[in-house]
Amino acid sequence: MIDLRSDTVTRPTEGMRRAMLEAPVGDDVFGEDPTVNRLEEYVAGLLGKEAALYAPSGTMTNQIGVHVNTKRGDEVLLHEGSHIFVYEAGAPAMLSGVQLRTLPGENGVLDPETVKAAVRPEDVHFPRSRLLCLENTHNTAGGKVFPLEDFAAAAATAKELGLEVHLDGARLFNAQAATGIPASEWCAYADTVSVCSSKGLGAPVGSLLAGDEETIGKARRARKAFGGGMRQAGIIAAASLYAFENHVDRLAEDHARARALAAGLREAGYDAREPETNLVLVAVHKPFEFLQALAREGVLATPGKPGFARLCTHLDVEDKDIDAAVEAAARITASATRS
Ligand code: TLP
Repeated sequence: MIDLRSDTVTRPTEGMRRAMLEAPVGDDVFGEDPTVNRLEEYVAGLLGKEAALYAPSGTMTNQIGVHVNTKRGDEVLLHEGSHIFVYEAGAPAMLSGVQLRTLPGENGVLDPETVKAAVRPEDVHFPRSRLLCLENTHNTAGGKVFPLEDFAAAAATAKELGLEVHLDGARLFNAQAATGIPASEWCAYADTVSVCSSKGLGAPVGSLLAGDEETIGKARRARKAFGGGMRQAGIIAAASLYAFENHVDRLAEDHARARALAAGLREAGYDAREPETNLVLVAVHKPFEFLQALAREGVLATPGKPGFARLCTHLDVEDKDIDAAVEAAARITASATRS
């Protein structure tokens, strides 16, 4: 099987497993795990923030981000296709008692006018607009980069109107690899940032929330409350540290393979959108049937936004897998033409 469902499906490499085996560990709830502490410092440095907090998943770091930036009854502004809205099981309402207000925007980008128009005036009838969440790269938009200037403009509008800004940067290093712009440049416009080591970077688990010391202090308490305080977590944090140190630069290979995949699919007659990073969206009339047919041909993929299938390249995908995936998709069009 060629597994293009997500960049979360990768297995730890030999080097990563060795780093895990050799990691010094301690009780991280007491702040005594040297590997977790090193990872948190390293990632804070990469993102240009004062501090960072290690947690099991990107969903958890996003939700801690929502929690520390809001109070119950507040309103959070975010793109209608954002991961926090679409794929996090209603957690903002469940865990933080906030209301989400979704906004439209091409390619996951929210423009300043849209943000401004959505911020509520001070009035007892209205919820308080408290937080703007932005996502880079944008998952449902097909791994699109949020252009730095647009990002700065949306964030500046939010700050002028008294909102905090959270960046869901689960695939922020894909944006860095695609543009050559350091991840920290986007982070400079956000109060809190979540990044994942378990997506394109190939760690089996792990995400970090970065921000200023005070906010990350609050985040540490929220992580405990959400059940994310782990003990000898260095054993897994070592994999994340290895991923950040060794697998960032190679993301460009995933992007090149995604471009080759899209080109091959187009040649086979599909409407495959040109990827900027590692996610390829293919417009199909019946995504579910298409995905089933593809699986029968030995290729796994997932639904993307409505009307699209999503194929994702990652650390465990080689050039030959791209060729095989294109051939598999071509067999489906061929047999569809025959029937
Ligand atoms: N995304 C997963 C699925 O949940 C859809 C995927 O396969 O793409 N932010 C963004 C932008 C994400 O894409 C994801 C994972 C997360 C947050 C959540 O990360 P985890 O899975 O670690 O909770």
